[in-house]
Amino acid sequence: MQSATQTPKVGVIMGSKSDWPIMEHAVEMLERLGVAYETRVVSAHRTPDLLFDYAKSAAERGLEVIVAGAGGAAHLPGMVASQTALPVLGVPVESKSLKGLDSLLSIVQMPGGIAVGTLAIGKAGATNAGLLAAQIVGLQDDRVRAAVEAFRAEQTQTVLDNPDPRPD
Ligand code: RP5
Repeated sequence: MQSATQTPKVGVIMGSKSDWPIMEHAVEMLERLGVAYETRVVSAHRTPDLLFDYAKSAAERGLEVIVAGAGGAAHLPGMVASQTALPVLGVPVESKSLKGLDSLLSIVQMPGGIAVGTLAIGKAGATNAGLLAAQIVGLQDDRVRAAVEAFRAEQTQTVLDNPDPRPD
């Protein structure tokens, strides 16, 4: 699945369809900021050959960043990072039994020499993965950088315009 007709610059992958309710927040942010993306299920454990193919071909297909979300024994981001020099952003998806602490530790505790940029557990992490991916793309793409700056300015203005913390 991919956005519009542009060549995707960000790949948003996840270990299972069950990760979508969290990972859709990364996709929402990319859409909001006008970043071309693709998204699909790639499982480190259930489809290891696909994982290797996806990661090895990512750069030559034009991807600039990979966002990888997984829960539990969340090996997807680290294994993808082992097969590409593209930046990989890992999103720990909240698990039922351990509330995502297992996912977080699985993703963040990489051995020195293979980097994964690990975000927060759950929705905030997915949102920020989309935002950070756009910021990376924006280093070379003025339109995306302007969209990130506009988003940040609007967010600041919304807080300043609503100083009263009590419900409306
Ligand atoms: C991980 O196992 C996935 O990323 C998902 O978070 C978790 C559970 O997957 P399902 O059993 O729901 O497919 O690989």
